Amino acid sequence: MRILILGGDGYLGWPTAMYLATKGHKVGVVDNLAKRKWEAEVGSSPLWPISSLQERIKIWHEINEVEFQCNYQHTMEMFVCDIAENRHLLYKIIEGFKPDTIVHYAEQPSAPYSQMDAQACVYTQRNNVLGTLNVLMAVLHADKSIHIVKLGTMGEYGTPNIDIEEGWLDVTHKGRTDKVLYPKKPGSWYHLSKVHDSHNLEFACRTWGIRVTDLNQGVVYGTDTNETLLNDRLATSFHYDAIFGTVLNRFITQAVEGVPLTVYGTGTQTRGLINIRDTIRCIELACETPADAGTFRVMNQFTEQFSIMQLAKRVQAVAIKAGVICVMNTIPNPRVEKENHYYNAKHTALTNLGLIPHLLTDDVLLDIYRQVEKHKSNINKDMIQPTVKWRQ
Ligand code: USQ
Repeated sequence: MRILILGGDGYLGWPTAMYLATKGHKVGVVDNLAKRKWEAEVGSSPLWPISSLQERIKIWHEINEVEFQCNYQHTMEMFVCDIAENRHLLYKIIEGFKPDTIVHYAEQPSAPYSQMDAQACVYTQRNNVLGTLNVLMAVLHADKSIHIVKLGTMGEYGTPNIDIEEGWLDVTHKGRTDKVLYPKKPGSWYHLSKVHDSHNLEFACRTWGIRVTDLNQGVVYGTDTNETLLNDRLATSFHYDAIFGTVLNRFITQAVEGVPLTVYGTGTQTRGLINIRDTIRCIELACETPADAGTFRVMNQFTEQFSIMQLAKRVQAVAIKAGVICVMNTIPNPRVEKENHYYNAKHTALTNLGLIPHLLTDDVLLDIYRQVEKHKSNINKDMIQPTVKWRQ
């Protein structure tokens, strides 16, 4: 297939690009390189240095020449484009590249960032919602058969007091029944931007007959994939700071640094989690089985659910195995979120398509721990405590 990856410079976009290229797909990578600017804005940097996108693609080609005797299928093309601001350039890229599938990661991905202030909130919604709208317009303009694989989030659902289904809910009201988009109650301006995306995508499928898969992904952890391991300079970015770091990556880094784990509130809040290796496999599965024309297909992309306290305890146990004393702190929750709640989210669609999950074993945790430990000297302790508060 010809697959265009929007947001291909990011934590997930880059490993996805390499993985799909290895699988023989022709990959195009689009990015506006803004993540690096947002990092600079909040003073965060990945735990290890990340080469520029140009450099990573160059190294990727060099390695492929040696490893795979220059199999042309492993090549990648790069396009710099702000999809939210430059619709016409996006049109041109899509017309030129002629993708069968567009994988859309190109969004501001941090809930705390979106809660920082008015500027960051408006920017997040503008960037994410307009970017997705422009992708829809570009597909309508170029070729309605292009399959859009869009990264949504489990956080769109929030923590409702009923089971979470995969995108849709059958509702019976006063004796009549209908199928509706699952009612969403997200917990940040960022998560809300993805809810708006989902509604816009569903409307476009229903109205124009285009095809979309919305992948509601849980909290991702991990750093290595087979491709990032080929060369240090192909690494993907690993964040541990309170703005861009996700909870498990943060806890592991805190354990390595020997600072108490930052459990927000009681830590009884539950989330779905997924290993980065499963993220890229899920994207592959979605690409290989396109949604039907006119269909807004939703799949919940996580493999296991844990409370935050369970995660902290797991990290603590692994740190102790590694010979380090690890304590945890329950600190006042900077977010407005339910801590004691029901949580039962369905996630069978991707396993039905063939996903075999990499579960969170102690060995997996220890691998990430060892990887982080190698870069311990880069940890900036000042970036660990949360500074953004939801309640103004
Ligand atoms: N948490 C802590 N301590 C920390 C950091 C987080 O207790 O030091 C708690 C939070 O209060 C929250 C949970 O851990 O209850 C998850 O927080 P997170 O920062 O790992 O994840 P979140 O803000 O929800 O966002 C991340 C990604 C986002 C993705 C989302 C999936 O940044 O791009 O959409 O995970 S999900 O959470 O399923 O919506």
